[in-house]
Amino acid sequence: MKHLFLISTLTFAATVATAQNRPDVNIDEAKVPKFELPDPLVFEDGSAVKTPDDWKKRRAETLGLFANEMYGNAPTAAKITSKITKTIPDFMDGKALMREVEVYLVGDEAGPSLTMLLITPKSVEKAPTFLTLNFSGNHTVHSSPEITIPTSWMRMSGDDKKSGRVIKNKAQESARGFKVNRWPIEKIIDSGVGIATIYYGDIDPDFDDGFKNGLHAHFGKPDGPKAWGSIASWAWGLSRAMDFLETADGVDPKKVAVFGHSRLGKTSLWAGATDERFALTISNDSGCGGAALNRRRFGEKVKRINTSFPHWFCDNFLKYNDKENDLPIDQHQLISLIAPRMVYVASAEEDTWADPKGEFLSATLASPVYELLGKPGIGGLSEQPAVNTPVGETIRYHVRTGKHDVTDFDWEQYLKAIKSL
Ligand code: GTR
Repeated sequence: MKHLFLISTLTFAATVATAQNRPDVNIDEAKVPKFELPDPLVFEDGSAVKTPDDWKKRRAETLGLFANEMYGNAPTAAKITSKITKTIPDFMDGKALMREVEVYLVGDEAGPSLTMLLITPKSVEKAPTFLTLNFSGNHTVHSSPEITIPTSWMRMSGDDKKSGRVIKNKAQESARGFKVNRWPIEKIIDSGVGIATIYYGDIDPDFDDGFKNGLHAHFGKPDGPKAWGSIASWAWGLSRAMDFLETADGVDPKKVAVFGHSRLGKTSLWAGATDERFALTISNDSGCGGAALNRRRFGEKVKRINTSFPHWFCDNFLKYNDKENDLPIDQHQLISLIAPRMVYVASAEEDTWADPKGEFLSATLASPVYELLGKPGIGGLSEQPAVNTPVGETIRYHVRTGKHDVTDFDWEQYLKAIKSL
């Protein structure tokens, strides 16, 4: 009998071998443990947050808890310098202006820098603009041969290796345009909206290198368990990119939306929480360490993420492996840090690893903070909406059909959100 059971388990694993179907990962709603969440509107000393002024103090307290216990503390920013290294005035049949900008992150050309691809519509004098990080290089988001291929260390999946898109962790010409399905740039430009994108590895390479590369190397290895992890460094890089956008021709700096998918969705949330210049924060399928509630222990859990990606968070976060209830915060409070600015949390129905329901709950449970600040939040919604039915006002949410990905449906909603700013 035992033997038979083993065989059937193996057969099952072979046919639907996705991470979320591993036996140690719960994707059964009935098995979600009972838990109590910290109240965003109660100070650590137990007193109530009653006014917008109280919230300012509670916001600082909450931000400190996330920095010390989860993402880590970033160093104070120096003044950036920048150089426009390429300009194409008639990009996309003349509809757009394309620029490549080198942003020197600590104001020193010999120091760390990122390369921003900035495409703005010519139909608008100052366009609302998406600021985004990409996984595979700026040259993958559009097929133009003008886009410079990054030289920084590049993550390499088995597929990248096989196809030759990345060789020895260096990006290759053959990857040009291969991610266009996730980046509807033509539609964005036709809507009078701009887009800036940066290869995230320009800021810090995505591996556990003991602070030897990227920004971390520049600042040196800080002591202690509260030092920034990679998510905090990517978010810090987004803020430096924003320093540039504040001065860029063709961009409305009051209408910049920070967008990211998956680990970069975790990053956009932390960027939106730490930098109040972002008018809209978009989390696409960010899951654990992003919008999903830790205490639900559904899909990817704290221990799993700390084991697979030890460099993403600060060392203090390790304390909460299998001890989510000990966390002084949960992810609805991350969303609340964005208040009263607009936030969009998006999930995908089949993305159980990222816990769509946990993402929704975070969005809705942040609503009282928005209401305290005079904004409508998610509009009193407590039940997760039906698929493909966007809801909310200043907090917006949808769960679309399909998998962990970025689709045209997602972008249609983000365009509506940015246009409503
Ligand atoms: C997964 C990770 C997720 C998500 C994703 C991604 O392996 O478990 O938290 O971040 O990677 O960013 O692609």
